[in-house]
Amino acid sequence: MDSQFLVPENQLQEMKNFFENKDFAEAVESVKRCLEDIDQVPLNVAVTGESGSGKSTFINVIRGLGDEEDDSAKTGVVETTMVPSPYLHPHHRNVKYWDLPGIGSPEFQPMDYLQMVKFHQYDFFLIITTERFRECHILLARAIKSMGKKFYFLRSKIDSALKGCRRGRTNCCKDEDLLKKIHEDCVNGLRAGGIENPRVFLISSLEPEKYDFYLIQKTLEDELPSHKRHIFLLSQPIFFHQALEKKRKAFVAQIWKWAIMSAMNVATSQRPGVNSMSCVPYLSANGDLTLMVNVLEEYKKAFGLDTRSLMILSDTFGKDLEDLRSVIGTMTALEEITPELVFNHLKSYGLTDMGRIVTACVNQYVPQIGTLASGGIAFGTTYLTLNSFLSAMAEDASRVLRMALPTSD
Ligand SMILES: Nc1nc2c(ncn2[C@@H]2O[C@H](COP(=O)(O)OP(=O)(O)OP(=O)(O)O)[C@@H](O)[C@H]2O)c(=O)[nH]1
Ligand SMILES: [Mg+2]
Repeated sequence: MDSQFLVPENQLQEMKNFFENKDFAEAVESVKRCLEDIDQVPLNVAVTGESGSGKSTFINVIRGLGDEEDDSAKTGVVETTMVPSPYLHPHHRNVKYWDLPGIGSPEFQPMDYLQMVKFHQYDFFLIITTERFRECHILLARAIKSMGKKFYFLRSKIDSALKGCRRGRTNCCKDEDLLKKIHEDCVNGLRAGGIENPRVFLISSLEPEKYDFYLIQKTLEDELPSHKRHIFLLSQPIFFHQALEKKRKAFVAQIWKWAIMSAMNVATSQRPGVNSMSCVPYLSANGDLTLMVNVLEEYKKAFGLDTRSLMILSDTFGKDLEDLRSVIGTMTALEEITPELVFNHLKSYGLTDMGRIVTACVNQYVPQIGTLASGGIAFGTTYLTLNSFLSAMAEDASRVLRMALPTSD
């Protein structure tokens, strides 16, 4: 069997640890809680800086949205907000980016500001500027530190800064040198203001695939506590190949848990073993098709293969929507993933038969699975179905991204 269809050793061990010395029902309940908890982890990111620095544009891009959508933050408008405004991630409602009131007025008082914006509710602060970092940024960063919170500096609109530097030069420096210089200037300015080891990222929200946009994501992901890392990773925009691969791995690690839930649903249903699509539309002896459809929909959105994400990708990079669609495999190109599609897939690929082999192998570690109704076959079939769709979607997403960003690696 193709190695992608085998349950890796580390997952088998993890399953074993979950079930060993535990009542089966209790173990299944804890698997279920694990899955539920993932999407309930709150993540609150404060985005602050002077008016016009690009806070709202950044908040839209990092949520994978354009500027013109219903739930987009308004950009390019005269500042009006005096209270923090939360912007929810479209697929992970517990991930919130907070657009904070502008800083930088002459009477700016960082401590009062932090109290006013309820500083304690944020996991970290992003302080944005378009120019050098000024005293207000430094005072704010020091106040944030004194409250025991983390902060990162973002130097935004770096695309304009580069254009400005190039303009009028006959001996044009290389972009790398200019970027290095801007970075150094920012760091030195912050150090001179008393910030030790300032973390500065150069970004453009108009060209998110370039500069430090991915680096800031990666840094935050690495530095978040482990229980928040997963949700942050899944909520990252789709502009980066590296993020696609990490998302795939994060999803792979969850598949055995979904397979257990699916097998349990089949085992405890009133009509176990029914596999006629007309009789029980969403539950077959091979697994809970509704559950599989829901998980696959989540994959599709996380990889940016849904229509909305493709349209945003097309707008952002000026690529024809149909061209982007043309590289997507037929399975995921469909508007809607249905139980019928999943059922036909597992039939035509013979996944039920392979599911038996997978279940037999898993039974050596967690024998209780084999005792479920339908011989636990639903476990193996669900495991393989999710795995094969996930691989296909990850490849589709990578092809789409390559088509959208021809120069990316
Ligand atoms: N060139 C360039 N322009 C940008 C970038 N980010 C934002 N802008 C533009 O800068 C202007 C202000 O951006 P906003 O995102 O509205 O700034 P803001 O910080 O939310 O402003 P206030 O809400 O007034 O505090 C808009 O016209 C944006 O299109 C960028 O990375 N590069
Ligand atoms: Mg704004």
